[in-house]
Amino acid sequence: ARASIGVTGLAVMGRNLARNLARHGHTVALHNRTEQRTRDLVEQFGSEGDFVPTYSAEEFVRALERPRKLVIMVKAGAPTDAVIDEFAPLLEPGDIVIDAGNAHFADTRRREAALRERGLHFVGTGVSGGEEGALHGPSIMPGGSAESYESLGPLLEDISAKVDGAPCCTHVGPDGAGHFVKMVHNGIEYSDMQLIAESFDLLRGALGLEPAQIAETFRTWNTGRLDSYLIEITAEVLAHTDPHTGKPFVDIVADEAEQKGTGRWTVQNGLELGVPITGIAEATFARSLSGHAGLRQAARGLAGPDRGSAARQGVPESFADDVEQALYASKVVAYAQGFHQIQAGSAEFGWNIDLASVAAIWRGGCIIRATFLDDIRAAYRAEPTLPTLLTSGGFRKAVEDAQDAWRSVVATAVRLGIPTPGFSTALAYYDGLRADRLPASLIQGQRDYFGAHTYRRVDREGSFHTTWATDPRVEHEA
Ligand code: NBP
Repeated sequence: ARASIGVTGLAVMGRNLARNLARHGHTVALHNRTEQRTRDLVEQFGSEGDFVPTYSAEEFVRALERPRKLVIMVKAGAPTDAVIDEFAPLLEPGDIVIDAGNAHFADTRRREAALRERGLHFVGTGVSGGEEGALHGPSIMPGGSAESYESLGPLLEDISAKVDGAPCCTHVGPDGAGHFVKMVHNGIEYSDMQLIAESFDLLRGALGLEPAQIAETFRTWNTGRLDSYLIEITAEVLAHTDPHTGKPFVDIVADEAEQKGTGRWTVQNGLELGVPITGIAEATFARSLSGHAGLRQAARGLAGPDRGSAARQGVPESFADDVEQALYASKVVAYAQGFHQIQAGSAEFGWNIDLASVAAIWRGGCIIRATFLDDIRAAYRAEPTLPTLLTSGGFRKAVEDAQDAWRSVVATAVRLGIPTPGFSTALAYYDGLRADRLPASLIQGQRDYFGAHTYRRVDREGSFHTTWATDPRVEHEA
């Protein structure tokens, strides 16, 4: 045995993680169901470091130093269970099985509990950054036992992205905490992408700008507080011209957004935990709406407001700047909601997740990396139990300053009939949170009326029911 770690599952992600480990001087055992992938890796990249190719589960396990560290990077779901079932019987107590695929955190909890019974550590870890990230330094979100992190952590930190010298990898929390945080990361990613797409749609629909001009706007924004990977690639995509037709690339791509399902998981979990992650939900549904081609075709002739030059004259001159402010404020809301979900998940499952550390490891390597995350980290470091990002000093002030522009942008969108579910729900969430009174009192009245569900009063302790049908003057304490 001479490999300090092994990777099984050598498709794009596994191959690049293995190369990343080897490039950092670690001896990496390789294994893949189809042998050819293993051979290809050694043939193409063998010179990058010290690889130990193996062609059976037994040989793979034998190649690993103890405690064995075995990274599984296969298709999430049944393939992961199949691989665990294949390897677990060959392992010994103290060995560490790492699932670096995109597992649902509930599966990770189940697998962790099962392997713990056999004395094995199971570490479900989120890995973000796509194939480039896997090779050059991803953001890594490991769960599992603190004990396993002692020996595994240094390896993962070694290959993770670095920001100001700090690794974008931390022990997130026990069992499924890592995959949970990765799930919310992806949900925020959906939200962020939707808000950026709405900004583009607004600049085009209200100002009549061309994609190449909007690319310039995004480039400018990327030098300020919105500086982020997603804004950067947005500018590149918008500036791209289709080589076949000479048209803007965004105009020749079918406008039906696809999804692999992590946004849906995030929303489902938000519903289960009762956390209003409305931005992520709207972003997920916006993709669904775009994908209903037949439905959209049938509805295409429905009436909308005038969007002609007269209507556009009402668009304020500051509109592009207003959109920047609306985007910023909505983004703060998206992250506030995502961090609320992590807080709630952490409380529900007893994970004790440190939110400042989560913000810190998202600063580099991952798809939502942004300078903005530095401010989030600082906010949670200063106040670990902050109820919401929106009330932390810097964000409170920035959103207050942006709110007039934010409202104006949403109003313009409504007036011109440009759909902005992301901006609109973010603003509604902000107004909902800060309201003195919500009409939820009326809903309580309705519930008590039709279902005797009772209500609480603002002026007295207890639960009450009004006898609506017989005599509304009578109120009983329930
Ligand atoms: P895929 O998700 O396409 O999976 C392909 C790998 O799974 C191959 O090595 C394949 O082996 C193996 N595999 C399958 Br499929 N069924 C198996 C089984 N029953 N037993 C053993 N091996 C099996 O690979 P990927 O795109 O590299 O992604 C790997 C993981 O990383 C996924 O969970 C993915 O969600 C996650 N992820 C991907 C990205 C990304 O940007 N692609 C980013 C972050 C996370 P074979 O060669 O024998 O067919």
